[in-house]
Amino acid sequence: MKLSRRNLLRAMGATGIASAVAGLPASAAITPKARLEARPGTARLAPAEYEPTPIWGYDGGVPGPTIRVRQGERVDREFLNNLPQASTIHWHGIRIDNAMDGVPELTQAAVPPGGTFDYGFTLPDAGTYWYHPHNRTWEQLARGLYGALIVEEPEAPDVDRDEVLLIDDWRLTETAQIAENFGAMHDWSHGGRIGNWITVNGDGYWTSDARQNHRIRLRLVNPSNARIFNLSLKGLSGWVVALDGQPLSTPQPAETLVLAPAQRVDLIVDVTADAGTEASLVSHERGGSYAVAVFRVGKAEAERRTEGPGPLPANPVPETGPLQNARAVDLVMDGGAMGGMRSAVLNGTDTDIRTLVNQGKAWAFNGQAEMTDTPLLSARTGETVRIRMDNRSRWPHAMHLHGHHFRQVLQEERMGPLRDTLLVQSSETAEIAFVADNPGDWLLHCHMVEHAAAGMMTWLKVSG
Ligand SMILES: [Cu+2]
Repeated sequence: MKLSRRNLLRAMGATGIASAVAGLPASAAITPKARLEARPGTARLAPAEYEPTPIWGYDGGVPGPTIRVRQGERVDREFLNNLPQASTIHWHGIRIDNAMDGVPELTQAAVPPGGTFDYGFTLPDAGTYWYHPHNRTWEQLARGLYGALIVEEPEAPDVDRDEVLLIDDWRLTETAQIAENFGAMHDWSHGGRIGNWITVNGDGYWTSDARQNHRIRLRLVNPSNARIFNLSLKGLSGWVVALDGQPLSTPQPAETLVLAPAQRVDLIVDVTADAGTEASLVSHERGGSYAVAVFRVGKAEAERRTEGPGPLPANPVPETGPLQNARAVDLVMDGGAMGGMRSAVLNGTDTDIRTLVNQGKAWAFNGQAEMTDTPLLSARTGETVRIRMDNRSRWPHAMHLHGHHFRQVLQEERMGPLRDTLLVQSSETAEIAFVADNPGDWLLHCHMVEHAAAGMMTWLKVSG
């Protein structure tokens, strides 16, 4: 039997999804421990009739252990690299000490096979974060190296449950092995490595029991290389309370949810489906819609809450000063298939697109298809910075800034919600602003990780 989600769904339709799925306590918190080891392992990504899939995972599993701490506490982990490649850990969305940011060449040397690195940092912000490698990310992330980093508010919101759902997109062969074509230039010059198998917390059919009227916090994370999820709720009704870990000042009704690579959405939802039915998180794709996570709904044990959730407490992220005094820079994003880019700078020389592609590059920031020796922008600590990102390519890009959270500057200089990763659509210009309050060298890159590897990476310097 060929591994195809559509085939499986048809088979499931005949037997009933619920009967085919074993529940997994996948997002259970672990006791904090001193070591985090990246190593090969196996995972049951596909149904039981397939052999387990060889993966690379933190502590050998996918997802890696969920790290849960309280706001203001520290995380200390000795990273042990037992992969056949050098690696690092990037703590995505954490306003972290630069030396702990995990970017090879920029903030640390990549950790060789058998090597270790001590990561230790405090967590200034509550919210939903995650960790992943920042070396050969296009291969290491696709093999399963990621985990959730949850920073709890001093006082938890009133919910019955708190679930972390890491929604990943895998490219599997028909025997449920990870397809090894990581460097495929067609992926790199198009939408990135898009897969054919979706898992939640490493499970192709993530299912859990819930009760009617329960209020659940759902922490959605997209650790995919490149897939943008379009999600909606069925039998669940509620609010978006945070984006990329940062609380919204007013919870917004949860309707359609766009989750670009690396982004997070925190929801607080009530189970509205009838007892004996299913509630689900539904993914909408060109090929159709299907449930990626299913709650089997049991009998209510309490009335539904009448009040919506209040806002989560704000994190201590500084607000920008007047934008007209800000240090401003333009970032022109170009390249990729069907685009107009004819050449870009590689190895210091203007290089035609054909030669670029032969060297594994297909994109450019301000005409540069590689990291430059000088930063895109230098700021003094405490300065307000604005970056106008002009996407002239035919593809959307999920732009991630390290070490800071920013707001999008909207019409009439209204400010959007705090984020660390912003989806910039084709032909869109999106401006972001933030206070450069964290000294160090910080990446700004596309989180479609093939795009980053093929040219969409630059950096900022914040000096004391
Ligand atoms: Cu991109």
